[in-house]
Amino acid sequence: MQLANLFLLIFVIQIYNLEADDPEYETSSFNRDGIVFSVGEMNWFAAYGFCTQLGMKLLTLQSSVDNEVFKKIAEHYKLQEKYYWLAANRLEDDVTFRWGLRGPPLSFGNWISGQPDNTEEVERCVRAEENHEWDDEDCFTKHFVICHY
Ligand SMILES: [Ca+2]
Repeated sequence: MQLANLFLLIFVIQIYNLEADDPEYETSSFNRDGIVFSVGEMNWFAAYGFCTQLGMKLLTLQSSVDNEVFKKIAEHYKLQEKYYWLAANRLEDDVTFRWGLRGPPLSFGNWISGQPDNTEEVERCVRAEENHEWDDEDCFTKHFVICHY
């Protein structure tokens, strides 16, 4: 493991532990059809750790087909009114959006018109909003979490 990877991992674990010690932190979840949904909202780092700890992936939509599957899941479970974290982020080099940490660059995008806009230059993570479209967002904002295999 490269040193930079190790530091990134330690950073994520630290953030996750910070959240886990917070009595306000909601770790409850429910499992349907092999997909785990968080009951509460958490920041991107906690969301990433939450799914990794389950041996799963934070919501990753690598193609328009994946996106269509997610739309059906969202409609089936009536998730439309909530915001969900995607695994997509540009934490590595502040430029290229990737899936997860050190993952592949995005080869597909479902951005809201005008996004990503990196408002106040703090938007390094990506969430799915209404209509399942994407917006870059501050990683410390709290949103709901979907984990899958
Ligand atoms: Ca944005």
